[in-house]
Amino acid sequence: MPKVAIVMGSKSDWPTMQQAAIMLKNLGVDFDAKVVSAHRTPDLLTEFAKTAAENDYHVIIGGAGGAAHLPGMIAAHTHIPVFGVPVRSSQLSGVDSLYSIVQMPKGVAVGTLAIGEAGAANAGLLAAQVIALHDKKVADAVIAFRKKQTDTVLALDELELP
Ligand code: RP5
Repeated sequence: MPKVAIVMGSKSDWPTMQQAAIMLKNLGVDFDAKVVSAHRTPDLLTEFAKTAAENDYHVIIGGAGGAAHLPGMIAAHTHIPVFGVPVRSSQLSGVDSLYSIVQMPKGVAVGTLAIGEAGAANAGLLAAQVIALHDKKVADAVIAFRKKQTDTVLALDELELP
């Protein structure tokens, strides 16, 4: 059973949110990915969030753009950790999404990542790090990923002027 759910407000969020999916896949973490809109399918969102714990999800990644209430609304219905990804919007470049997600009032927490693909990838990484607390294979994969990244930087040749 996948322990991570990736939920997004629209299929148009998938090009961004698939970065979370790619990260999880590379780290050996099973996930479900689905479109559930806070305002277009509010009943489905409530049902998903209320049953997330009994469906054995351990982490939920929620991505949305614009008035991005999806991660906060999911968090309102569950005690499972929710990571929010502000998807870049066409009008305000995702600053609207960021502010909507990051400014949760005290008492209901959403861990907010960066706008766009980097945020989605890091949401996947962070979710894997949570799963890694109780899964040595995933922990080893996270450690190997980080080491490879470090080694790549350290192996860079000296920068030369053109
Ligand atoms: C939000 O509205 C979605 O998360 C998406 O980022 C944005 C636009 O959705 P579409 O009009 O492309 O379906 O709910």
